[in-house]
Amino acid sequence: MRWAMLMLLLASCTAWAQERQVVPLRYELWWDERSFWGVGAKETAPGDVKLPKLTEPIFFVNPAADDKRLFALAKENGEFVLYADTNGNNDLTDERPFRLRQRGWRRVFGPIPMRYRINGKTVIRHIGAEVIVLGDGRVYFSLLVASRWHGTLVWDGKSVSVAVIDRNCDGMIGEDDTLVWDEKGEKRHLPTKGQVGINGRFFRYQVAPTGEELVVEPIQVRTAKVKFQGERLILNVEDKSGQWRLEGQKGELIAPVGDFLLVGMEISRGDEQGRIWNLMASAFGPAAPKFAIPETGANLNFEPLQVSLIYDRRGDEFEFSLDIKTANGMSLRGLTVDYMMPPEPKLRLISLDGKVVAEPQFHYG
Ligand SMILES: [Ca+2]
Ligand SMILES: [Ca+2]
Repeated sequence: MRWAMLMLLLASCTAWAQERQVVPLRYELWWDERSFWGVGAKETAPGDVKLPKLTEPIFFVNPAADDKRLFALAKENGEFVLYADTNGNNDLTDERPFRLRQRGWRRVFGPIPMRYRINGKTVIRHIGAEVIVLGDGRVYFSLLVASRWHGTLVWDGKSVSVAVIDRNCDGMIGEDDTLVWDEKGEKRHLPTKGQVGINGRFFRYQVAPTGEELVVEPIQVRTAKVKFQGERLILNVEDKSGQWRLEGQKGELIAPVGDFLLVGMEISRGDEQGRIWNLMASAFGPAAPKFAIPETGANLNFEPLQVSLIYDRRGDEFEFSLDIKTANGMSLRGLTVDYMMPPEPKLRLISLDGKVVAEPQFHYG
C-alpha cells in the first residue's frame, strides 16, 4: 500500500516538473568574490549635491533602478572612507561613512544597504565596494555583489539550486546580471533571461526585474543533430527569438532547426593519453560566424586552429604576441588540459646562419 502511494506521488512530481514553473526567490546577504563592477571616476561632484566636509574626495556615479547613486571616496587619517547616497536624495550629509574591512584576502566596504524605489515600494539591496590604487596613483573603484536571490526548482526530475546576482549593482535584475544554475555542484552561469537546450530538452526562462521570481517553461522546438568530435559541447547561439545555450554530449548535440549566429562555444575532448582538453572560443557582434542548422543536421567545424604571430616594434625592442582563432573565425578565450593551463609556448628566434639567437616564452593574458 505504501509503495503504491509513493509511486503515485513520484509520478505526479515528474508530470508537474515538466510544466511551467514559477520559482519564488528569497533575498539574502551574500558575497560573490568573483564579481566586480568598475565605475569610472568623475572630476567633480554633480552641482546640486549636498556634501559633508571631505578630504581629497573622488566621486563616482552608478546608474540605479530609480535613477542613479553618487559615491564619494575620501581620506580620513590616511585611510579611505566611502560615502554612498544610499537613499538617492542627492545628499551625503545624511549618510554614515563606511570604512574598509577585511573579507578573506581583500579589504572591502560594506555591506552597504542601498534603498531604491521600485514599483512604488522602497526596497533595500546590499552592495559592497573595493578600491585599488594602481602604481601610477590612479584609483580603480568597483562595486561588488553583496546579496543574491536564491531558490530551488525541480527540472527533469532533478533538484536545481538557482541564484541570481545583480552584477552591475543597480538594484534591478536585467541584461548585465547573472543566473547561476547549480545542479549538485555543476554550475552554469547564464544570462537572467534566455533559452536553454540540454541533451534535447528545451526551456525558456526569465528572472523578474525585482529578482523575486524565476519563470521556467518547457518549449517544443523542431530539432536536428549537430555532430562534433568530443565528449561535451556547449554552444551559445542567437537568432530572432534571442539567445540559446545548447549542450550536447558524446559527439552529438540536439539543437533547434534554424539560422543562428555562433557567439560562443566550449568543447571538451579526450586525447589518447586520457587527458581532457577543453577549449573555449567566442565572437562578438559582426565577427560572429553564421551557423545554419537545417533539418538534416549540421557539423561543427572549427578546426584547424589558426595561430598568428604578431609583432610590434618599439625602438630596439620587439613585442611578440600570439593570436589564436578557430577556422570559423572565433577568438580563443581559453584552453586547458586536465583543467590546468597548458605550458606557455616558446618562440625560437634563429639568425640567417641557423644559430638560436633567443628563446623567449609567451605569457598568458
Ligand atoms: Ca542621502
Ligand atoms: Ca542589475
